[in-house]
Amino acid sequence: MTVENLRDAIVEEGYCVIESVIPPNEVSRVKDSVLHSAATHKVSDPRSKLDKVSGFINVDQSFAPYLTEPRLLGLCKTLLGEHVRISYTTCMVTHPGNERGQWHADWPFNQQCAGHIPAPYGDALVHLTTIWMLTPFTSETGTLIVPGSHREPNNPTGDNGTPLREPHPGEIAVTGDPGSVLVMDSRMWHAITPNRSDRPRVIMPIRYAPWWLNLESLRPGSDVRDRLTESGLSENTVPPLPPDVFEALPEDVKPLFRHWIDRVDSTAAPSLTPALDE
Ligand SMILES: O=C(O)CCC(=O)C(=O)O
Repeated sequence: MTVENLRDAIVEEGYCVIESVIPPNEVSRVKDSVLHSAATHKVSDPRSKLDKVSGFINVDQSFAPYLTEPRLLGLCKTLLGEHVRISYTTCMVTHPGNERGQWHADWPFNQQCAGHIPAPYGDALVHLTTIWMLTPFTSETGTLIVPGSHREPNNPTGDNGTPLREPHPGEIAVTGDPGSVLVMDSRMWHAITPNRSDRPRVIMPIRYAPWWLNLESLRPGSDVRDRLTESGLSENTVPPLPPDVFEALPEDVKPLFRHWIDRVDSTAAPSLTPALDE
């Protein structure tokens, strides 16, 4: 599939799958590293059998070289522009018995997030969600999506009348081999699939944003985050990236993350561009 084919699939159906972003002979090494890091750094949700690590690049860099895989980055740049950047890196491990999640669109369309574009939102692609498959995605384990729902002006988190946890007549489970990446418009209605297998299901949701999308609501301590969470809604958190982790990233990956560098002392931060007048 060419980047143009992939772009057309995203625009028309809201999603596509790119195979072997992590080559087959490298995927088990990445999965082992991810499982180890997840076990060390996980936050477990007591209401479910889900282990989650936000800011996963901070603790595991085994997947970093693949973030710029030409088909994937080419697609992101075609849709979001040259100065695309990564908004989130997350690891999620769901254990056997984990139940179906609620239908939602991702940030910034998830109406339960403090930082959200209020529904009805316009028909524009502004954020991409990628789900990295580290265990097989079958009809039983693939992410549940409703193809075409990305063109809707609302989603089930916005009380649009769609039951949050019931099967949807238009739903499909996305399938693919480990190492493949599901790319979708973040407006896509999707849900965590129940884990009916006898093994952990391992994924990395990684999201790509254009330079102009304000990510400050995700940054701990930002004024935007403070302002928005005063509403009483909570917000996802992306922890700052330690400078030494940033420095060790592959050169072509660094531009995707430089906005997340932890600048503890902002007066000491290197000036990346000449100052503007205002
Ligand atoms: O478990 C999945 O496949 C979907 C994960 C998900 O819904 C999300 O990361 O927003």
